[in-house]
Parts: sequence; structure tokens; C-alpha cells
Amino acid sequence: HHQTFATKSSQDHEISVSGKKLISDDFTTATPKILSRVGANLHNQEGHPLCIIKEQIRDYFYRSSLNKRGNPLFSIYDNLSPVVTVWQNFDSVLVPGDHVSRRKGDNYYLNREFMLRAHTSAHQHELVNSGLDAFLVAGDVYRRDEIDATHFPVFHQMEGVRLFSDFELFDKYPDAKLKLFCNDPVRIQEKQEHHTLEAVKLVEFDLKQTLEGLAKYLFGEEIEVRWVVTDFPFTHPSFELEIKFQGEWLEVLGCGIMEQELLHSAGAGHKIGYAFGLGLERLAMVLFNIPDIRLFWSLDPRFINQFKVPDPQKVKFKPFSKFPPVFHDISFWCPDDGFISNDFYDLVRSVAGETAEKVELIDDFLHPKTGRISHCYRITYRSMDKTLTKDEVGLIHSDLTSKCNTLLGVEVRG
Ligand code: FA5
Ligand code: MG
Repeated sequence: HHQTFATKSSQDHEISVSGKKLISDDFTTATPKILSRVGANLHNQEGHPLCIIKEQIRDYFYRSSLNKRGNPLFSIYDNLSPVVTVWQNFDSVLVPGDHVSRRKGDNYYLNREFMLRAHTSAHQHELVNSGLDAFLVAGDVYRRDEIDATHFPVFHQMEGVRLFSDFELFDKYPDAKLKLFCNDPVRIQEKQEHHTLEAVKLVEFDLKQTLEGLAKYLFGEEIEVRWVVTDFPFTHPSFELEIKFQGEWLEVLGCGIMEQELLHSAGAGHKIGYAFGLGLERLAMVLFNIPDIRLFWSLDPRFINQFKVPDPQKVKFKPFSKFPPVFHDISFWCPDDGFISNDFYDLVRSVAGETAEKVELIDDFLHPKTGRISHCYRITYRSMDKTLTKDEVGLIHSDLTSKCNTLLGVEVRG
């Protein structure tokens, strides 16, 4: 029911993205700024840290999972378009129609039918359906979010899926008469209704060994990891892997046993499988000591040149001096029919691009008499590439101020 600023300005316009032409509608939340990121494919730029980490992960899977003939089991897809149908992103992986993850305020919808994928899980169904048993998908994903050192509206994920037939899974126990499926349809914390506990435990063991092995391959044998139980609509049971980084636990991936209903609808109902989704920026920030997620988008040669060495996986990034920040506050009365902060964050991004380093809500107050709500945000402007002058920032900020009035329907107070 919330309006977003994109709908007020761009209904019925033609959107051209990734070789497709689409007509925007009342669902559109994608901004021209975000559309300009599509096609950058940082994960495919040779020498880029996201490409280096993608190749490291791919090599781990190529080496550690071989079929009987000694060939890699997994194949990798790193060039699938991020323009997907809403069905692919959500319905195909069993996300219910009213699930919070579908909110307009959190996603970049192109229109009612298409969106920029919010996770690489959007491709699970089509690839399983095409007959693959083991695959990786690397790609850019898009989410409307806040702005700071660890959040950027475009980031990258690597999906992995591995399916097992009964004879593959029970290969080592030919006399045990083990089965994948049972006729005792109860869903418990450990398993789905149609799976046997022994099948689930074997797949879960393989999944966890594989991913712990990946963490050790990337970060060394000493890396501390832990498993946390969680929920996803497309897996059960589901887990997150956390690694110890600078004294804190950092979530790096989600995974689990694939929902049988998904496999069934994709034509692989006779197999059991696992799936996982890794955050490439998170892993690369840990591996290379990269302090700020926006650096991945920097064109500054002092960034990218540090990775142009014979053993790039061993690079420890040396931060170069930061250019000085310029701060501006903006406060406004929110419209009476509601306001979502992500609309404001997107507007800041559209107007200021990467020069908006951080946006913080520093005051949120309700007028006791009029009942109106006022927000005050502090914006930190800083360029990765040069010193911004006060005048330069002043122009950006006044542009932002006037667009707040016209596009967000707020009343700017100062
Ligand atoms: C997912 O996106 C699921 N599709 C993952 C999955 C796949 C689960 C297959 C089960 C089976 P989540 O939203 O937690 O889950 O994101 C997965 C990973 O992406 C996170 O663990 C994190 O490493 C990374 N990630 C998520 N949000 C961000 C963000 N805003 N910035 C950087 N990395 C992020
Ligand atoms: Mg998560």
C-alpha cells in the first residue's frame, strides 16, 4: 500500500535493460541509477577481486567433486541475465505470495512481471529442470537496502546445487537397503515429510563437509566456523555458516536440504539435493581485508592494481588514504499517507551515486499537536576517487532537497 517515488515519476515508461524492453507500471521500483549497474558484471572482470574469489570457489568445487571418470561434477553459469520473472525469483522457490521478502520496499521490480533478481536462487528451478545434477551460478543480485560500509544495493552471490539419486547416496552401503523416501509424512526439525532421516543426514553431512572444506580452502585450516539453524522457504532443514572475522561471527552463506516440492516441480522428484547461496563480497572482504563494500565499484587504479599480481588470492589490501568527507543534514515532514526510508535511500543514490557514503536517520519525531512525523537524516558525502569541494557537494545536496519535495512528497524543513 505504500507509494514509492519511482511509481510517481516513471509509470508507463519504457525500460531498457539487459537487451530487453519493458513497460514500467505501478510496481516499478528500479531506478535509472540501479539499471546503470546492470551489465557491469564485476564477477567476470579478470583481475577483479570478485572474479578472483569466484574462480577460487569454482576451482575448489572442480577439485573436490569428481565423477567416476575423473571429471568435475559441477558446471558453472556466470552469465545468466539478472532480469528474471517475479515467478522465478519467488514462486519457483516456493516463497509464499504474502512473504515479507517480496515487499516493494526491499526489491527492484521492473514491473509486475519482471524484476532484478534478489538472489541467485532464482535460477535453481530452470537449471534443475534442464537436467543438471550439480551446478554453480555466480551473478549480481539487487536489493533495496540502507547505505553503509557493508551494504550496497548490488552485490554478488554464488549459488550451488547438488542432487543425489538413491544409488549415488547409498553407494557405500549396498546391503543396507536404505531409501530416500518414506511413507510416514511428518515434518520435524530434522527433516521434511517425505525424506528418510538417514538420507537427510547423509546429504546434510556432505553439504556441511563441502562448505567447511571451502572455508578452509579459502581462509586456511585455522579458520573458526559455526553452524546456525535458520529458515528458508526453499530448504528444510536450513543452516547458515558463520566464520570468525576480527573477533566477530560473520554470516557468509545460507544453505539446506532442498524442498522436495521444488525438485518435484522441476522434474527431479526422484532425487534428493542440497543448495547453498554464498555472498561473494562478504568472502572477498574477509579474504583480501577490504574494509568498504563500495571499493568493489571503485575505478581508482590504486584499488584494482593491488590485485594484478601473480598470486592474487594472497593479496592483503592496503587502504589508500581516504579523501575528506562533507556532511549535510536534511529534515522533512513525512507525507501523511506513509513514508518508507528505502525510498529516501534510493533517491539519495540516484542523485548522489557513490558519493553518498552513508545515510543515517539521526532524528525521528512526532509533533505532539499536529501528529505529523519528522525525519532528519545525516548524509556523509565522500568520493573514493577525489576530494569533493563544498560547492560541488552543495549542488548535489540542493538537487536532492528539491527532488525530495517533488518526488517523495515530503515537506523539507531544512
Ligand atoms: C539468500 O539469498 C538465499 N537465497 C541463500 C540460500 C540459497 C539459502 C540456497 C538456501 C539455499 P540471504 O539473504 O541470507 O539468503 O543471503 C545469502 C548470503 O548473501 C548471506 O549469507 C550474505 O553472505 C550475502 N548477503 C546477503 N545480504 C547481503 C548484503 N546486503 N550485502 C552483502 N552480502 C549480502
Ligand atoms: Mg541471511
